Amino acid sequence: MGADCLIRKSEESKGNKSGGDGWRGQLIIKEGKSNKSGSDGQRGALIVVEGCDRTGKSTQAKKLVDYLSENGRQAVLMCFPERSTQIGGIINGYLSKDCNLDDRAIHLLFSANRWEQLPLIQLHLQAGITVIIDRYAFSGVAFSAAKPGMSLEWCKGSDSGLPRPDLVLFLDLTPAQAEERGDYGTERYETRQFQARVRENYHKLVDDYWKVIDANRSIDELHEVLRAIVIKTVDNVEDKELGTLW
Ligand code: Z5A
Ligand code: MG
Repeated sequence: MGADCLIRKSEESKGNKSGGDGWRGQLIIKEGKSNKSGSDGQRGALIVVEGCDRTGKSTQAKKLVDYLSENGRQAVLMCFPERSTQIGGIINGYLSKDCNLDDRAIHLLFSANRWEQLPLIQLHLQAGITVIIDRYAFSGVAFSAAKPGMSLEWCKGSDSGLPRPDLVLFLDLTPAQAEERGDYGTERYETRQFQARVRENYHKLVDDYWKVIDANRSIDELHEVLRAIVIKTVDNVEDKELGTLW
């Protein structure tokens, strides 16, 4: 089974592109062979993949879930923005430039999109399932604070109290290196100047639970580096309590 489609929406939310309650659906969790995490009451690890546009986050997040599952650890993939909820639908419209919103309003919606998924994150972690998340609050702060008049401190406020990940894998590329992977897309924020400011912000957010990774290598080479770090984190969570941001 691939790493995608881990969360199937409930019947009533099917066919409603931006509607539904988002997480009130049937969960499909990738079973590890021997379920090394979870069988002994140990919580799952919370691991976030972050970085600027085209750094390979989605590619690597999926590969990590597959790797963990193939090696006996239960794992699920989540991503932000989670575009399937009502809030996610508004975010999707904003990113695709179908609608404009005040910078503060869209920032708070990105944040609300995380809060609405918190019960699902907690459910997985308590069940001993590792949660790999493709973008999280750090994207929220790094992107919003790249806009004029938006301070890093103000942007942090609305995510304060969310679980602090055990590990943040920050995939780092210069904007020029990212551009070598093809043109930036047509969504909002996909310009070289904006991405350069976002990258500066990420570097201001680096903390002791982050690993800054040079992402300028092949998909497989990068995966090898990441999986060695991730397996250590998953196997060392033990009874460590999860902290909160910030
Ligand atoms: N945003 C925000 O403002 N506030 C928030 O709170 C949150 C997000 C959560 C949409 O995010 C936008 O929302 C985003 C931030 C903002 N705006 N920007 N920029 P998104 O996550 O949906 O964005 P995306 O469209 O998925 O792009 P991405 O995530 O930036 O790309 P990626 O996941 O890092 O890369 P990828 O999809 O894995 O790979 C991109 C391409 O590169 C693809 O063709 C791959 O085959 C190729 N690739 C991948 N890895 C490699 C390596 N190692 N070498 C060569 N080529 C590679
Ligand atoms: Mg992506």
